[in-house]
Amino acid sequence: SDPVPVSKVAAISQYACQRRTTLNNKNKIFTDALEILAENCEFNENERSYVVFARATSVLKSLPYAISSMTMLEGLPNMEVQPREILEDGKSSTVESLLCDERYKATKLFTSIFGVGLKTADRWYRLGFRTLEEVQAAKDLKFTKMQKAGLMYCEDISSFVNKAEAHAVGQIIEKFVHKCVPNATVTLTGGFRRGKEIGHDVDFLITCPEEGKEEGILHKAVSRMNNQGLLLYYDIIESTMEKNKIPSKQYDVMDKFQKCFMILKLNNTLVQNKPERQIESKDWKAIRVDLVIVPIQQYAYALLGWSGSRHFERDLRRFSYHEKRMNLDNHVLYDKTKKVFLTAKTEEEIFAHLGLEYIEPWERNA
Ligand code: DCP
Ligand code: MG
Repeated sequence: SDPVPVSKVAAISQYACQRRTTLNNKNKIFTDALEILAENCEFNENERSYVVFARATSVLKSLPYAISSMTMLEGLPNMEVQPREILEDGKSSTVESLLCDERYKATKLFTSIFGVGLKTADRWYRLGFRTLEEVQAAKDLKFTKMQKAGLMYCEDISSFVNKAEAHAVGQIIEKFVHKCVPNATVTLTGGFRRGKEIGHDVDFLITCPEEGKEEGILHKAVSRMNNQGLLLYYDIIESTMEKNKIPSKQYDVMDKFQKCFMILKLNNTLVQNKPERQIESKDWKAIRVDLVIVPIQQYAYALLGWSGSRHFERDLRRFSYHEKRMNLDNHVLYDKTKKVFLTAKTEEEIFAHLGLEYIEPWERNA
């Protein structure tokens, strides 16, 4: 078929929140390579270059056609880095050498462990460790409780969660939440809400129709789950919310909701259509789960913030700030011109406040 005329591609926005990006990525060969380059910038804490690669990746993911020549890139926004090499040779030598690079490989491996961030990964690398076996066998390494759990269950956790498992986890969480407050709601967010088939964890928002009723749910539900032997690890983070707090202009901020990071022990018999393996060494799988407790007035903002993708969220905040003089976070939207907080019951209302066309969750895979 004919390439898309330049006049059409010129209309593509520089902001991911003004593009519809489904999981049907026509430019995977380029975006896979660019994502590795972006990741390496993150590993080197080179934020500026990370953003350049992440933006180019995101634009290519949104295209309804495959790029097959350099001229097709003309008029596209955010293409400071161009996949020229891949177009010419079918691969990028920079990416190939990164994939063999000792430091890249070790950082990727170590940061894949629950509880291990860049600082720890870098320390382990500088101590000469290259594999998890070496780290686990090390005599005088100190691990946090989170890292111990992360290492203990790393095989299960790194094997990814599928939809059936996410669904089974949702039913368990719902059961325990409903024992505390019968009309509380448990909503699946994160990658699964965007339609992804697999994820590194399962993310849930919990709220109640009556304001204030959500307080107390988390401690009760988590302690009951723990008493029943369902939790391999958990850490409850208390809320640090403040009334009428204007969001900072930073793009990648942690929110202030009460939450629980856990590793759940999911019994195989609870998973629908689980293929029976010949030799199953154990009848359960360790699954990473995040629970977030949200007061109802902030629910739409929390849902929008936790549905991702990370890049979509980043550009929503960037668009709000630079195009609308508004500050957005997972709690509120603040209009700096009118000096007011804008309330919203639904995600649609937030997009409307921002003057944006509504983008469905499955179109936010930016
Ligand atoms: N998020 C957020 N604030 C945090 C953590 C995450 O706003 N403190 C957002 C951005 C993510 C979404 O929530 O898109 C879920 O985070 P995940 O890291 O679980 O990412 P995904 O669910 O999108 O992907 P994965 O399949 O890797 O779990
Ligand atoms: Mg997730």
